[in-house]
Amino acid sequence: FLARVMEHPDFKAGTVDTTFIETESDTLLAPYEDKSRVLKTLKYLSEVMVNGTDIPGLQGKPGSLPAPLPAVHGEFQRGFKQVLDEGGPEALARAVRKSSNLLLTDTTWRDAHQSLLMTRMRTQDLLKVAPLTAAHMNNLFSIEMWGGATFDVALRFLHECPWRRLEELRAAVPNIPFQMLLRGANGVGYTSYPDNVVYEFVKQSSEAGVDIFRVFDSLNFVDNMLLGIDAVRQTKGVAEAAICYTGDLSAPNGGGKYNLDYYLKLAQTFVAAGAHILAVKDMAGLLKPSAATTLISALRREHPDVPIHVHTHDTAGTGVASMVACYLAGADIVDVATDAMSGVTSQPSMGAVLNSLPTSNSQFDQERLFEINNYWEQVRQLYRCFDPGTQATNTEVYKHEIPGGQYTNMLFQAQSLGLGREWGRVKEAYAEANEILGDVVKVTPSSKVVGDLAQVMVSNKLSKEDVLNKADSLNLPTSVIQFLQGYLGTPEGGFPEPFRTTALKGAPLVAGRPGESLEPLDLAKIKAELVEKYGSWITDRDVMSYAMYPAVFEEYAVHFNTFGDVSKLSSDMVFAPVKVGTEYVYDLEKGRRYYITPVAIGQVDPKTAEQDVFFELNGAPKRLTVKNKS
Ligand code: 3PY
Ligand code: ZN
Repeated sequence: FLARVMEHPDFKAGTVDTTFIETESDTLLAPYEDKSRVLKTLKYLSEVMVNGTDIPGLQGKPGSLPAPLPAVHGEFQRGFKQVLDEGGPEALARAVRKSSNLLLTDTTWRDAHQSLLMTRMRTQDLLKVAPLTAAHMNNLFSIEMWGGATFDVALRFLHECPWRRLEELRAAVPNIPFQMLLRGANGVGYTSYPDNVVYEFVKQSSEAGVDIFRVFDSLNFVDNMLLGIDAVRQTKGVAEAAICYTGDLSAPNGGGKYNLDYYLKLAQTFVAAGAHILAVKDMAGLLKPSAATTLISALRREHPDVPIHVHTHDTAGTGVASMVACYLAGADIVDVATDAMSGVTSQPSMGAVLNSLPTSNSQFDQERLFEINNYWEQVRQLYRCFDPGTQATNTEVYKHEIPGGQYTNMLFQAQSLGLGREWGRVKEAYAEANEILGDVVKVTPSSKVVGDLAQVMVSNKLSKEDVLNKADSLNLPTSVIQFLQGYLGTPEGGFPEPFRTTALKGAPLVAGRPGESLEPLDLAKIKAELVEKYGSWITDRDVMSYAMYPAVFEEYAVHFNTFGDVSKLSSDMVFAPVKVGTEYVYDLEKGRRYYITPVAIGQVDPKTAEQDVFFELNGAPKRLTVKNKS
């Protein structure tokens, strides 16, 4: 039948009316609900075939899908998740302090791809390796797998629901604690949110599967931190309070305003506020081994019972040395990434850290780590189209201090704006922008403020002096103005004057903790409105997505209603148009497998700009019509 259709001259010309094909194949698709979901998927695939992928940032060709992984049988071994579930955060803290091994957090599922591949990792590719990870890495302290930029990018660019990612991974990994990065009062966004949003967000995250909340504030602003720690303490989760590290503690001036005393005071405040774990968050990879020794041994001395967890980036190439120094100085846990997703702007390599410890560490079976890493090596190839090209370590980071998670994004942004050849100047301008803003802690969202100012300086060929001298006549980015108004809190040492007053031109100031003066959001009312607009699938968690990113969530909701849950498609079907004549496997759900073969693509109708796309779905023909947007 299909062969006859395909031989028909009208079919070849793309003008044949084949609506009857859809009718004829209806009976082949059951149940009804599946049918509508699969049709939405076909609609998505045809859209990509005609108009290209709708995931921004793709440069060049993606690699092939990794080879399938072996199935995992039997029960998973116990892990720290069970310690936490049975005894709560205090029992977890005690178990960590008692451990003779250096414990590890694997960041591969969050920071590693945020820092190497512009946060584009799809849920599918995480889910595939989840059972093997749970089976062989059960001694991990945690997997960092949520928060930071992943929330925003999943919704905005991958058209995936971040909550479903969390729920699905949780179901697949019952024995290793899940860790998220929470930007304190800024939730997983770029600005302060009303307090009720932060509390509800943390509650929902805990219920959906987050165990450990690494809370930080982008200015180390204590009032914001206290709010974040309190929000976590209202749940069964672990409050890991992070001190953001900046500057250079090992410099002759002892780090200037970011000196040992500064960090110790913060630690004292966070522990007094009920932090279960203290983290040092070295978001740019500035913590040199000697500084690590100074800082960690002082923290260890002052807080003998509190677990110390260190996070760094390997941008300069000193990550492994620094993590070993942290361990020797008394740190309990360090962050690493699987070898294939480590190094440069990402975390130091798990294998390298394990092999650099003075005593052998037998928490993991090396062969199994290689097997898992082999998968990631292939995934790295698949995602090469999202790698803007951070190929080597560079100690210049000690000068510009760009966080690892921001580096790839800024590089890509510079390339997209045609400033690729001026990347050197962009990095220099970043350092100058930091000085203009008063030498601030730089991590999301304060790092965005510095990055935005740097971009403006490069695009408009402005020197540091130009910005300082002409602050009142320049069109400064909104993020810079809001920072100067106090919307992110107060930086250490106060705001830069006279720059602040000149740049603000009388704009109102926000005193104290910004969230305090924000009106609470009426979450019930928002939910009712979203249900009315998008349908009964809207949950309380979707309301939280909306609260963080209203416009992005609404775009996601329209995409979901039009194309269904695209996270269920394998990455080769999303990054590039599916190929005519190739059969694709599509697992709508466990046990609901469909076979999709694109059969042909018609000509563009010059009058309507429409194009027909023909598929075989489980052997039955299907035709879809798509508007060609070119
Ligand atoms: C984030 O907030 O996304 C970060 O990774 C900060 O380091
Ligand atoms: Zn990081």
